[in-house]
Amino acid sequence: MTCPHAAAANGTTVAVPTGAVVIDPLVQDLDGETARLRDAGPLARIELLGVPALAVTRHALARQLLVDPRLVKDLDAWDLWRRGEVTHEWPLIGMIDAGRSMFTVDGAEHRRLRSKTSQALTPRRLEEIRPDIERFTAELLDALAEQAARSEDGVVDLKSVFAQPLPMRVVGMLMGVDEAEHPMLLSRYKAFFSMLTPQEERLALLAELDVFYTALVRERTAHPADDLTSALILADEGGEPLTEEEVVGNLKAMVAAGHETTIGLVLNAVRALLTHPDQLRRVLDGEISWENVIEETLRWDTPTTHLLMRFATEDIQVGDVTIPRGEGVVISYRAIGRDTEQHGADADAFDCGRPAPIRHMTFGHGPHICPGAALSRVEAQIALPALFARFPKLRAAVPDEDVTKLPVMTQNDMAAFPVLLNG
Ligand code: STR
Repeated sequence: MTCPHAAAANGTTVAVPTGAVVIDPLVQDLDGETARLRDAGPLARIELLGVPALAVTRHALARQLLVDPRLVKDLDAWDLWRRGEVTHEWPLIGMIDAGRSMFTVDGAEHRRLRSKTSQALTPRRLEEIRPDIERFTAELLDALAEQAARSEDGVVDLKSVFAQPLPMRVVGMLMGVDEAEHPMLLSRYKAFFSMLTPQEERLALLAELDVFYTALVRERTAHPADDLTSALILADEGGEPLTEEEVVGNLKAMVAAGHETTIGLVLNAVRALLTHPDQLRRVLDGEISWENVIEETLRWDTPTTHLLMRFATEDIQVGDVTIPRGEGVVISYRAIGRDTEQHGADADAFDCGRPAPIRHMTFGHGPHICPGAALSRVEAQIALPALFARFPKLRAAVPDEDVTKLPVMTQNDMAAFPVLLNG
């Protein structure tokens, strides 16, 4: 059957099988949707704005498929794309067609595209930038206090004043993106991810971002600086240098992934602790480690809800179902974090007192596993204890039901998180 939604959202009509879990672009019931996905089985049929795909909803299956070379990132392996049924009119195409980079390429070429970035983000290398992250955190804690003092009711938005600028400054420093550009980047990414943005506008802003990043890469080509963008431009000894397109692609992927996901990690951890005051007390008493808070937040309230997309280059047999050649496969990280087979019957409960290590898969698995995982952990390890040390009476300024999500399908994004700093 043809989904009526398809015509509206996509401009084309694609046949979506009946019974597919429809992913709500307005994110009105994320937990209900996650439960429906889980109930639909390890490989759930889903519909993304009129476009059918399969979603992996189990930890064990994701572990297997994320190392299967028959699933690739190459968009040309997607039947719906090759047949012209999915086009640039589809609002989610920018999540897949993001330029040549470590995010979109597999195999030996992927290793070539990724190696310098992963070397720059090892725990040892990250120790060098810890003092910078601590300084950004201290400055933003001051900004929180100032904003709260200026507002009549003492309410301040923890997202826009703290959780959002912190990772943007960190990734900006790493990649060499001037702080003056951060507001421009944040507002463009907000529009990019929002399903309320008309597609022509989204395509235009992506083109503008390309112009911006290309100019930055050309500037660093002429005048190398001490940042990862400059390092990506230079060839390794004897190695093939990355092309300008590849450097731009990696830079885009780093800035987008490096800020957007960590905002979610920090905010979701604060929210989980404030809604579980007994657990917060045990954390502040030193009974539960911040590390466990961070890992449990990553599992229970994943920054990435769905990761788009991989394509089957052959039929892939999975138990009693087949992923047909040419089909699109989404990794549904939120459902995977709530997998009872992996995390037990209480997988839907936030419990940072769970025995460590909490074996979640929120950073992915296999060759594309998040190269920024250690960086995001360092950021959260610095930001969370510092926030609660400075404002031990921190509390939410609105009832938890009133904390709203942005209309973003792939990311778990709060619109804002209003808090009171001093109880
Ligand atoms: C956004 C648009 C763009 O210019 C480049 C990329 C590539 C990396 C993507 C990013 C995207 C969207 C958010 C992603 C990120 C990699 C990790 C991050 C998918 C498409 C996650 O949410 C896990």
